[in-house]
Amino acid sequence: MFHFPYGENPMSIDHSTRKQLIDSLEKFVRERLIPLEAIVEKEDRIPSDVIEEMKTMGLFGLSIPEEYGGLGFNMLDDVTVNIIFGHTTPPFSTIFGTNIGIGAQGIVIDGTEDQKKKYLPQMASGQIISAFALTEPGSGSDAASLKTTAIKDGSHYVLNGTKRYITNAPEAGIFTVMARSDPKTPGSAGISAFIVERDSPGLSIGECDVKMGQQGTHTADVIFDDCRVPIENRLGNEGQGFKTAMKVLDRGRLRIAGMSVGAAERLIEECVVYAKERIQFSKPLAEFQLIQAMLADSQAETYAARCMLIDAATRRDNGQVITMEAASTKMFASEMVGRVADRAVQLFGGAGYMSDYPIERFYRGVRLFRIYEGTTQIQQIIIAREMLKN
Ligand code: COS
Repeated sequence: MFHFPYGENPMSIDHSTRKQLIDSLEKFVRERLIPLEAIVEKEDRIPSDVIEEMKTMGLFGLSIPEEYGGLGFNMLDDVTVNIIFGHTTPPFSTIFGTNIGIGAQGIVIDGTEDQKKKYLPQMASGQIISAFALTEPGSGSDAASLKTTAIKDGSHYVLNGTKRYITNAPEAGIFTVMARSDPKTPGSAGISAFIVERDSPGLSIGECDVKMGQQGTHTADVIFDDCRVPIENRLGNEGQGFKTAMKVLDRGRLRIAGMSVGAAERLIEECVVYAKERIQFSKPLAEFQLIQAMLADSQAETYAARCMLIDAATRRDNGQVITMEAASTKMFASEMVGRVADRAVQLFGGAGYMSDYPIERFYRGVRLFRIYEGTTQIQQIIIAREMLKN
């Protein structure tokens, strides 16, 4: 079902441990998660026993360094897991994805030793779920125009403002929050990042948003009303918070690309099975060249995205700054899976529009990949800026 994409990776955990873990995750997705997809969609929640199993398997700490209780996966391992989990409905990977991705990476990248020791082990075990709070009602793509303030008052910062569409907010025990610590300085330079605990006085969570797809994942507003955060919870220096957020997103964007590749592979598998079974004009769909053309386009584009992903992840593991590669891969892979999902609906015909098959659920679910962690148009801007910079 899955294809292990590359040979031994010398920078990763040792090869046999990794292979064993990858094998067990593939089995877990295939045998445990895929059969639950329709229930998750209907009930808009992941069964709690599945979440507990994920904790036991170490999924909440995959990319958190080993000294803080995680498995220390590098980027290549991380995106491999994303491809595997991309084969099933996105909420399964999102529930642990913020802990190993945008929710935790600010602390991993720019946290102090004390912050790492205090928070990362709790995230790695799944004891707390983390979230990343950048977007606001008035600032989405233009993240540097955010208005939430963080004003120093003695030993604390006082936060005021609203964050919007925050993934895992209802479940989260901890938030990485970007806020304006210097309201006189507009743009990115006035922004700092903070670690904010869920039970901080003055923090509340809004109603869950009603979404087009990805039922089972919850997003909501996070509201700060004179919310006091200790100074020691500032991540990095004052005025550096925007850069922390951008570094986190460089990494996060590869994870979205991984989910896109996995979803495309699953859709292709579904299409191949259906095309062989479904008889029209007295022969299987698979024998029609116009159907074969759709399958071939989907396969070639998925392969291209997979190769980009492996290259970008390897570059990051080698210490390169991958801003352009991450944006390129996220843009290409998320657009690619949109086309693959559209062809899948077309190939399935009327059945592709019905909820009896997983196709329409994937079609809705993957639509978000082109939007969150930076729209396609933002990725284009990032790529062009990097090209023209020098
Ligand atoms: N890594 C490190 N630093 C980065 C960086 C990165 N990937 N990207 C930008 N920076 C730095 C810049 O170098 C600049 O530093 P200096 O002021 O020292 O020169 C600073 O951050 C500001 O960058 P820039 O001038 O490019 O900021 P802009 O306001 O023009 O915005 C974009 C840049 C559009 C790329 C940014 O706002 C963005 O990514 N928007 C999308 C936000 C997003 O993904 N939202 C989804 C929320 S999470 S689901």
